[in-house]
Amino acid sequence: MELNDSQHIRNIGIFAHVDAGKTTTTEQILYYSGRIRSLGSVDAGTAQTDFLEVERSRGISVRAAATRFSWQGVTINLVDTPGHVDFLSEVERSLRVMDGAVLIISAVEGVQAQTEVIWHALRERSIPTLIYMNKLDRIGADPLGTLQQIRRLLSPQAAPVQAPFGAEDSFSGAVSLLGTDGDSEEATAYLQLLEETVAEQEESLLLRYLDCGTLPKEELKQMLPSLTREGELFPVLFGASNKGISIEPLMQAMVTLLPPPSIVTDGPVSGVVFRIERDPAMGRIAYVRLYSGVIRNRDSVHNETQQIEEKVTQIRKIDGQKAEDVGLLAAGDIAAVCGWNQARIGDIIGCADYVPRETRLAVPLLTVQVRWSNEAEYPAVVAALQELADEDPLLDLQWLQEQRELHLKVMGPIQIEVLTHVLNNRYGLKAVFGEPSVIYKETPAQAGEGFIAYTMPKPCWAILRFHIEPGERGSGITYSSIVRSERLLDRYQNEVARSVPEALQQGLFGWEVTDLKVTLVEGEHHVWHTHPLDFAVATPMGIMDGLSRIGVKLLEPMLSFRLSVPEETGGKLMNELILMRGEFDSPVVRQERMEIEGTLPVATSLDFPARFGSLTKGRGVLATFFAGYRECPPDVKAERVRRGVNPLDQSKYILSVRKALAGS
Ligand SMILES: Nc1nc2c(ncn2[C@@H]2O[C@H](COP(=O)(O)OP(=O)(O)OP(=O)(O)O)[C@@H](O)[C@H]2O)c(=O)[nH]1
Ligand SMILES: [Mg+2]
Repeated sequence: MELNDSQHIRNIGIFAHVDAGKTTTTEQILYYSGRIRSLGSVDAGTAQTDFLEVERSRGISVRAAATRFSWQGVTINLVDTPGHVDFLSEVERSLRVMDGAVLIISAVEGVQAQTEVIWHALRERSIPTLIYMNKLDRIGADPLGTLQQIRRLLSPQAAPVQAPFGAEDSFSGAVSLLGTDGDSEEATAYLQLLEETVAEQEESLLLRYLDCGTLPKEELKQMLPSLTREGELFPVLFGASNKGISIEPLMQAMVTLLPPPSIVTDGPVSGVVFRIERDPAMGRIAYVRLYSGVIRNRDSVHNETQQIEEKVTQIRKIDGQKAEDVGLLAAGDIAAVCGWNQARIGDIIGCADYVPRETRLAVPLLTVQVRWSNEAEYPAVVAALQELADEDPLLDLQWLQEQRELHLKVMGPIQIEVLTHVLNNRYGLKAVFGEPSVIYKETPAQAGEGFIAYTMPKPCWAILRFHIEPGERGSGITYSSIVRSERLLDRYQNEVARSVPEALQQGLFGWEVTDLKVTLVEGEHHVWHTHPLDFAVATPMGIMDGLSRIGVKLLEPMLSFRLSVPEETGGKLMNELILMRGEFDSPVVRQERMEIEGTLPVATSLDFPARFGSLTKGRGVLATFFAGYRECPPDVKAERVRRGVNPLDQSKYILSVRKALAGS
């Protein structure tokens, strides 16, 4: 392959709810393409892309794993993502750098909670998507029913390009609707769905379809790639990955229907680091997707985010656990770069212009304290967690040195279990995690002002007055200044603007302060006495002064839920929901099942999924989604230990900040 020929590259992510068969499908694809010689399996703990010890023993994926293979002259970078909601941050990082997606849906379970989350994320980012319906061989597989559900819950533009033959034990494969087998009787219903969906894209086509009752196959075939790439059609395929059925047509569809990367020719280097790994020999390895330009071994490359230059020592093809130095990474492609020891996830390499924006998907709602079992291991635990936080920045490691405490943010209990496992397995450390607690936030209780005159002990001079008022829920921090630059020079104003969000990281109770408007209404520097950093020192004192005068309210994270249970357990369940401070609409009874939708605080429902299972004897279906933050009832109290000295204790705070500045 020509290295610079981006037409012959595909960057594709495989996404799905947990257990739909992503890793099994990936394994089969690697086998079919000839990339691996023997077929591994998730159940035996031998799948290529589930290579972490914990993945093999538990049979679930916890990391996004990248592999690469060739098929019909096209090189495909394939990322197998984890499906469990606790590892959503892995999915989020993969989404950013993919040009196409395969969404797997089980023909038995149908559209599940995580399917919908990923679907919305894919549509928001306009990533062309193939839908692969898997597990047609299993008891309960219902291809047509599941297809209708997909069209109802995900998109009416999801249309089959294959028709399955049989289902469950009798499932024998699927045929292309565009070939001659597509005319068989079994295929009629599927072909009709495809024709209708395509015809609806264009008026002249629709008229012709209504006239003739069919569309020429050649024309359909020609239209499919562009419709798919434009996001106007979501082709659906049918298979059973564990039996190797439909793997080849799926690969064919990946190559012909999903788009090659769009690249900038002769542009400057522009890329993003989307993953960090550690290699025992090479140290830190940064996975980079390049949108423009070329990087080579020994190049010194500009890291725009950190404003540093770092030298490339080796460029490796991404290939599971194998390493091969290819010496060059060209626009459109993905590779693992060695030698960037400072690189962090999300860093922009070269210029930012061609890199897609980052959008949030995973929001950790829990914080948990890590304890070490043996005092001598304390430094090793700190170092291990720092390394893990580099690999997953959402862990947001808080190391309170004075209190000798370590806190992490996590998505849920399975992630805690996996972290315990990784600390033990990879670092030989026996760390224990405390009970997880919810991450609260704070917001101003009313409008008011904060003031600081930082003029002592000399030399220093910074005077600031902030107006603070509550903002709408979900609005975050809005900052502006009405102080003219004659009163306060622009460079000092910039310093204040930069320091405000930092100061709001910890409010009166130690939680992040959000949903507020801060306006700088008065500011003054001194021509002789002001040191450039005085305003960075003064801002947190001014902000905290304001918060302590006007008071704050606690906000708590909420989940929206949708559940369906056998009617006879409905009453007991509603009682449970009320005890958890749940709110819901009147239940709907349909075919002896009760369906309830509403909201629940995260804090009261941590063990609800487990209890739900036993309450409904495994016959209930529960889906929950993060639904933002809401004001807590007044009796809820929650405080978090503060990092560093509280700016309300002004003299102690000034001393500590000055000491830190002098030391840095
Ligand atoms: N009957 C049947 N079982 C399948 C099929 N595909 C996968 N499985 C089984 O389903 C289970 C889950 O498969 P995985 O490939 O690990 O699913 P996954 O989507 O990668 O799961 P996570 O990565 O943990 O989200 C395994 O026990 C597979 O053997 C299929 O087509 N038919
Ligand atoms: Mg998997």
